[in-house]
Amino acid sequence: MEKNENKLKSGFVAILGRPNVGKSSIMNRMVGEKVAIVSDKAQTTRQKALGICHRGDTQIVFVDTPGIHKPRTRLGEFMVREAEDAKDGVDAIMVVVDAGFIGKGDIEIMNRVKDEKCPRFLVINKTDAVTPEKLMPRLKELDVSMFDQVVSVSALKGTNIDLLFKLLRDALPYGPEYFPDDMITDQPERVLISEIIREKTLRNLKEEIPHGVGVEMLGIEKQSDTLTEINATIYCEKASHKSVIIGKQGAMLRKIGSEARYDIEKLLNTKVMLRLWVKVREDWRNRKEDLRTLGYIREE
Ligand SMILES: Nc1nc2c(ncn2[C@@H]2O[C@H](COP(=O)(O)OP(=O)(O)O)[C@@H](O)[C@H]2O)c(=O)[nH]1
Ligand SMILES: [Mg+2]
Repeated sequence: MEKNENKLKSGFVAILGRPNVGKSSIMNRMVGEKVAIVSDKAQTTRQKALGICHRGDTQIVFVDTPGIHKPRTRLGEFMVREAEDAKDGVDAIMVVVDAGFIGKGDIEIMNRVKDEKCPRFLVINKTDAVTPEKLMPRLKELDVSMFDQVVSVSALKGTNIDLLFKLLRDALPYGPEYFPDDMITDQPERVLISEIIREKTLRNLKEEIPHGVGVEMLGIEKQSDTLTEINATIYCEKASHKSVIIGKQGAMLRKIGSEARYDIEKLLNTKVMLRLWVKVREDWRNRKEDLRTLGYIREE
């Protein structure tokens, strides 16, 4: 082994927690760029995704996961399985909770990591949104004995993110450079693009509709060094949802499209021509074929 390699602290860290506690936001903060989409709707993250943080002599590979919840669809089952699988073989586990609402669901997840052998961190996020007077009594009631460290952070403000990094670094072994230092995620370009479109759709829509939204990429064509043409379909589950997504005279779809185009242009570094269609596929979240088309099945 090369001398340098000996000096690198590296490893995989799984990020687990209920939906919407800020798992993806913490990962983005750590990586320093937005590698995972974020929204205020539960179950924004549907698949395991890596976010790679390179800092000095350290490489931390975060495994972001869908929130652990009681699944009601086949898609939900896939998502929870993704989260459960993520903790196998990692070097450390972070359980993230929302400082404002620590409840039964969180305690269940905390108990699931009880018997894991690797270092475990309890990360209390969104501390910007709650006073210590409210948080402290709740924390006193919690059994945190399964954790090696308890850290409170704010992904939004960046509070204690450096401290969390340092504690994780200390807990990781010396190891190889798992990924080249310009690689910040394992997600291919087409997945990143479809996720951006889904994020803008989620952010512009109210509860209920977002859970039934899926994006299928039809094509990404580089027309020249400066122009990329992209075609994609947004799926939803009901005709009434379709008309909301399209909006009055297409206003909503135009808004989603222009917000997505802005982010995709930054990602690809070219101008983007984005064409979006909206289609209804009833109950696709329970249909194997549709789940496969949208990338929510892992072939063994
Ligand atoms: N106030 C506050 N909001 C946060 C913080 N971190 C995340 N959020 C918000 O919480 C919501 C869920 O975040 P996300 O990262 O998608 O959560 P995930 O489902 O656990 O991955 C989004 O609206 C975020 O902007 C934080 O530290 N403070
Ligand atoms: Mg997420």
